[in-house]
Amino acid sequence: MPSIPRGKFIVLEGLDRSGKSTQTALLTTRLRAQNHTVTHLRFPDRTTPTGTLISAYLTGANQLSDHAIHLLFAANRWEKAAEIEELIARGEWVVADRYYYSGVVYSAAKGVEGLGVEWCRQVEVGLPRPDVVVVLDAGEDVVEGRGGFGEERYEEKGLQGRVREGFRMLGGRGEGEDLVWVDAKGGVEEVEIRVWEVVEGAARKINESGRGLRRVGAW
Ligand code: FDM
Ligand code: MG
Repeated sequence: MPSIPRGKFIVLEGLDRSGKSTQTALLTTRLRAQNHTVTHLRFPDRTTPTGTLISAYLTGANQLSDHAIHLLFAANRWEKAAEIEELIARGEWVVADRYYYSGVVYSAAKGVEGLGVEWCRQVEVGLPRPDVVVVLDAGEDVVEGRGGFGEERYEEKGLQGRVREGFRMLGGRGEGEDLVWVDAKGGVEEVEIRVWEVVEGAARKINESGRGLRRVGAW
């Protein structure tokens, strides 16, 4: 009898208001309809102790140094690292709304001395590496016009533009081949189909190659 294929670890990334929450929910629903067991994660996970601090920082209720908040975001992922590996080993899927790519590019987009991409990425090395990262591509001109934009820290057009450049930069460096851009400007259904094509293709390749889950490597 063939053994059960391992699970898959899928991440959706993009600017604020690019449709990640909608699309991760749709992807999760579609996978469940195909009888996969799916854990839907969201980073930051605001429900844990580190997440409570992060949420207060984002809403402006507390102040933290740029280095400290960067490390909290990373810690908020490390809290989930073992769980992700266990789920995948058991044949289950993990779909995450943001991951360390946001961690690197948002912090680096601040332009703070000593908080460059290399420093920022170092604390992410060793985390479970996603099988594919779908980057929902809607520019800062598009997201700034969407409902709710501007409510939280970082939801500011100039920073969003630098974040978008940051994602492009990550696409051109080590493990950049994991990032796949999907046009996020159309309707929800259109975008869902594009996301699904990417995810299905990635899953098929993994099943064919038998490749295991990897970890984020150093640059
Ligand atoms: N963000 C998110 C970071 O700055 N670093 C991170 O590691 C992560 C995961 O937090 F502006 C930023 C991105 C966004 C904000 O995210 C909150 P959501 O997805 O809007 O809740
Ligand atoms: Mg947001």
